[in-house]
Amino acid sequence: MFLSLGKSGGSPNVSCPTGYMPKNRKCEDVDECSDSNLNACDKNAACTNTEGSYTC
Ligand SMILES: [Ca+2]
Repeated sequence: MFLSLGKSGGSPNVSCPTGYMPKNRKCEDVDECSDSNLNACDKNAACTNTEGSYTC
């Protein structure tokens, strides 16, 4: 009889630098332009997502 460890996938205990978020145990760039709450661009400015940051 095997004992289950309870968690099969494990929790994403990955710490990522600013601008990245944990995903599948890796750090993935956040698309700040997808949410106006994540960027400080003027609504008239063009927001461009970049690796680890974004530009306006
Ligand atoms: Ca980004």
